[in-house]
Amino acid sequence: MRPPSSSTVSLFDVKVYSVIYFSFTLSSKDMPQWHLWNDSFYTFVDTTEMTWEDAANACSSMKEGAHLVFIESELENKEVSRLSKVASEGQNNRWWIGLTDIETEGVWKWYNVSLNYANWYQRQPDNGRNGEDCAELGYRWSGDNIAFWNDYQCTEKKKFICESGFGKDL
Ligand SMILES: [Ca+2]
Ligand SMILES: [Ca+2]
Repeated sequence: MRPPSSSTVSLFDVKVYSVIYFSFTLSSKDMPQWHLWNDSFYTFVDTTEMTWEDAANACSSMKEGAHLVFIESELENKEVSRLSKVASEGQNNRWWIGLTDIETEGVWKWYNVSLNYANWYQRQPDNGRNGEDCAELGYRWSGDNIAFWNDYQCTEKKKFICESGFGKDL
């Protein structure tokens, strides 16, 4: 991965926030909060938007082993959907997740982990326009607040969700 360039200031902010977080709990809405669920911490970065690759780098700079979120079951998708609405005060935002087919077109992976569960919106992924190789959560929402996924151009800047294992190495 290439080093972050234009997003240096944002990355710095993210890093400072995470260091402060692990010293004590913060309640300011400007500070990313880590939500614990089923052995993972999740944080929803909506104070800045980045390309998929910069977002992946930002996650790993927050905490060793942290990465763009891997959503590996219907239950996890439901919980991440719910937490994303809590984090963004009820809004239906669109977030980068750690799913990409950049290595081999049409073969979607969580970085290098095979895909077993997916919640694509109808007719997605469509590899639209000049190629869409990164996945977003929240392209559309079901009536009961479950987020659907879509493939999108990796160079687009979006909010993003990071995940960090709790008590295990990821
Ligand atoms: Ca693609
Ligand atoms: Ca698409």
